[in-house]
Amino acid sequence: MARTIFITGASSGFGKACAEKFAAAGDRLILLARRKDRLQRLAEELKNDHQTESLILAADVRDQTAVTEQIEQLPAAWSRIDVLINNAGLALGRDFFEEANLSDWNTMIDTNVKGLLYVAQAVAKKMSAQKHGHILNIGSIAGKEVYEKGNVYCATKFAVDAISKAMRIDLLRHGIKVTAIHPGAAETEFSLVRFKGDADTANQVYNGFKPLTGEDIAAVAFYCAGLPAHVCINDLTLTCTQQGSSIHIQRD
Ligand code: NDP
Ligand code: 8X3
Repeated sequence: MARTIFITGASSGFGKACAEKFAAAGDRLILLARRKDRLQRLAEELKNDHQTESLILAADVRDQTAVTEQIEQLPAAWSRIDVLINNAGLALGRDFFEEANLSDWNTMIDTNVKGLLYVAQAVAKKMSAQKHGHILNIGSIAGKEVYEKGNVYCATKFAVDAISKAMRIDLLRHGIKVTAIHPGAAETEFSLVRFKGDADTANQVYNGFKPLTGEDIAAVAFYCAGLPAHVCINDLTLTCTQQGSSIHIQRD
């Protein structure tokens, strides 16, 4: 039977690739992001390619009321969520601590920590009631090792690591699985967003090595979500072969 997969940040990168991967396997999708036009185009493509049913939620995860209400008020046919891929997030800026922009810090904390929590709690309430579900939080290698000028982005991803551990413990009594996936450098729109539209600087991030792709992360998420009911991958870090830590990359 088709599972219902709720993906945040589905308009680009990892989230979009996850939508394509799960749709190809016959699952149905709840797609959340701010850019509604992109979600609509994706939903149409998946309908044409795989006959996928999708429900679109155009929302900003920072908006606590909107997120909570939209999830609480899901139509009955979409209310039983099997898997949440809690992925929406961003880095903004790459600056020394004392020079960084406070507004960038606020946006990252509000999105990567508070937004992730709002979605997770609203979905966890439903999963607790149904005594079934799997939450996959997308952290980062930046949540395992801090790097120069990574300061608050790293802190938000350390928070995702801690929140995932805490959720796993608190949700045990409801039989809900919690998996944290921590990717290394992956080429998506991530760097373009981080460097505020400066494509030259964004492209330099991936110079001289073959980074991960959205499809790589989708394959891992799909694997984690397909394991038997008694098996849960708690924590998983993946990098491309040319990356050995958040600062060690073997460039050609
Ligand atoms: P992209 O920029 O390609 O995608 C980010 C997605 O998040 C978009 O769909 C965007 O949608 C959504 N998003 C951002 N802010 C909000 C918001 N306030 N409300 C709702 N949706 C939002 O980047 P990635 O796919 O690479 O990133 C996905 C996740 O993976 C992030 O959490 C990132 O930190 C993490 N990550 C990325 C790595 C990389 O190297 N690329 C490595 C490790 C982790 P929209 O703008 O339409 O709202
Ligand atoms: C994204 C990976 O190394 O740019 O989370 O922080 S990194």
